Amino acid sequence: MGDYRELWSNLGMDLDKHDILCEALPEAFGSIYLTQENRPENMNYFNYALAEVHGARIEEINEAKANGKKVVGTFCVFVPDEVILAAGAVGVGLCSGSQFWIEDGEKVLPRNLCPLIKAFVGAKVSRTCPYFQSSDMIVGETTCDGKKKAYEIVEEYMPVHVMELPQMKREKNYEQWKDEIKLFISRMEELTGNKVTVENLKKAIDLVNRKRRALKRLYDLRKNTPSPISGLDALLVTQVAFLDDIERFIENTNALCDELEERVKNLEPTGKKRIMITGTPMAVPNWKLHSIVEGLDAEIVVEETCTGTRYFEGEVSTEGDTIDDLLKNLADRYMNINCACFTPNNDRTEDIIKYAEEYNVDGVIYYNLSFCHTYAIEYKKVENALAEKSIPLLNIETDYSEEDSGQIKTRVEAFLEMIGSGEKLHTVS
Ligand code: BJ8
Repeated sequence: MGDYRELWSNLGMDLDKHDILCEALPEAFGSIYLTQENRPENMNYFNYALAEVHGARIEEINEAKANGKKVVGTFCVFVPDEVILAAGAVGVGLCSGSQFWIEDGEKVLPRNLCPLIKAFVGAKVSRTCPYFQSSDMIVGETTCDGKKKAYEIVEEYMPVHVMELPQMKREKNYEQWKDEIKLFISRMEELTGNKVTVENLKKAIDLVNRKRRALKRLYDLRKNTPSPISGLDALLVTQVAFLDDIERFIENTNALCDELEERVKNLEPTGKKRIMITGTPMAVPNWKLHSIVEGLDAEIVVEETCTGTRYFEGEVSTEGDTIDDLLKNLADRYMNINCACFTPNNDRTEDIIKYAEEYNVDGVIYYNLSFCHTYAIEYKKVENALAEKSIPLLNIETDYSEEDSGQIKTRVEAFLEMIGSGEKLHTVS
């Protein structure tokens, strides 16, 4: 990474503290990613994107700002990127996947809270995230209680717009979400001074759909046995998707898929167990579970998470001639995301079963960030449904620290052995 100290200083960052983060990241990335064998050539772009995540991309975003663009940070896949783009702004999905920010988060939040929330608040409070520092506004949502209340704290530091997400999926809730998107459009127009029109909204819908399609193409390739790409690499691609320039991301993901299509012609069986991860998101640089699982005799072939299928499944229709038509299309697509903050949320269980078949998985690991109650409670339903289908399941609840890595490794090892032995025990909690 080049020298960006002047840029970071202009963003009001705590440079000394940020140096500590910058030192740790390349080391972790090197030992987890660069030690993998036989990686696709086209992963070089994503290596670069990660290496420059606090550098070149921040420079690019700030150049856009200098040219009058606004930058908007988001934390949840319910916030429609299409609206941000149609208003001529730059959208960034904020990281919040590092243990580094937990200590500062705990200065203003209770300790017994999900690490993702503590990390994003800590990143803001400590002024060590250049995306946060570059953002003109943060868009929150009323998904879980922790996030909902944490936005009140972030609001003490910068402008925040919170979207009220309904918690059920009745017809009136679709209407409510449509109204929320409408309010979000007004707020974006106010922020940017640009009008959201049918034309620019359709263009934005089309662009985000193309990004979804590129990710879907990558995931479809992972259905091959063995997968032509590691779970770690696929996770990195998705993590980069939240921060990168969209056109460039699509181009590089499609180039990677072209290469993987060639690879699948000559795949040799590896005998590795095929694993699905389901549960809470893994924001960059959270590679903990993937590195443990793929350090053993297994490959992760699909993530039913918001840094996985929930991010790209389902496109937004461009049918219609009015903003109201497009609002309905947006509401329809986004309300179909099966997050555990909804009740009931049976469609998520159905998705997991469907993916288990489509990706031909040998077992599922339920990944729960500590203190995430909605996903923790939903475990039981998933457990029952998978037991009915005789699909092995392992429950892992963890945070961002490395303290339990050894214990998780032992449990995953035992799980893989159990799958291998064909034992009748289907769930391990
Ligand atoms: S759509 S999963 S990104 S809310 S912050 S709910 S882990 S306690 S991130 Fe999420 Fe949107 Fe749902 Fe996806 Fe639990 Fe933590 Fe809350 Fe979390």
